Amino acid sequence: MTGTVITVAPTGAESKKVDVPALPVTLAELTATAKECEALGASIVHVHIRDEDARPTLDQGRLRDTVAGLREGTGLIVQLSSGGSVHDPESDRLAVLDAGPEMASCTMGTVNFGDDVFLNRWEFIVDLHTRMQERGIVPEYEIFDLGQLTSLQRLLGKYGLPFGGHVHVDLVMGVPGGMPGTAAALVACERVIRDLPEGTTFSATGIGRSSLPVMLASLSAGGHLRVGMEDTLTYAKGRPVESNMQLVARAVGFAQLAQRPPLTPAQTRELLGVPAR
Ligand code: KMH
Ligand code: ZN
Repeated sequence: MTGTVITVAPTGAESKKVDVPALPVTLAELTATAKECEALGASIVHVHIRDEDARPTLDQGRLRDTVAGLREGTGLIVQLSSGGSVHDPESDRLAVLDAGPEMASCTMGTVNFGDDVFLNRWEFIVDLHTRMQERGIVPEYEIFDLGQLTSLQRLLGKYGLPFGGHVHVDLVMGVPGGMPGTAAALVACERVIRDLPEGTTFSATGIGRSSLPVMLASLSAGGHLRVGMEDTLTYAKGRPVESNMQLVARAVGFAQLAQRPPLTPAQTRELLGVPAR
């Protein structure tokens, strides 16, 4: 592995715009952020959208406009979140796939999520996986805990490889209720990932203060990186994150130090089996 896929997750569904004014919530803010992050070295954008009051939404019209706007304004691979917020019903989360993204997330199990529960039933996961196969959408399997990798093994064994034939997982570490954001936990995951189909790739993100340890561990274990204000709001002790660009720039710096420079969107497409534009 010679390069690094850098995914930016700029918005998420958890933070409020009033608390975090730098959070991109309108399509114009999201597109401007995505453009700047692409110029810095990001190749995928993981997208959650907001309504006119900056609340999380899975509105179909807005999702379609967002996919179109990001495609027009950037060369990034557009990955819609099918996770939404912990309050979104399964039907709305499945309908995210109707908005025509190139990639979408697919979380591999239920996890406590702070004081809430992020529900991902087996039948729902199977629905997401098989619909993505049918529609030519490349999944990113989101893993919040070790056993979810075993569920992924079961899913692939029963229902086959995803569209494009390549398996890519994203370790979301340090969620209160999920696995810890530590090098030891990342290495444990990496050992299980070795039992997935040959060539399986992984990226990792650490929530909050686990951001740096997870980033460094992932680079040294041959993994890729996800960064952004969905996951991290503090840059260093007492220093709030100023922008998504600040987080992407830091990730690019670490990737270059590790002699694994950022992959372009075209290179990332080739690696992950996402068709060329
Ligand atoms: N907002 C979280 C409850 C995803 O994007 O697929 C779920 C999440 C995962 O962010
Ligand atoms: Zn997300």
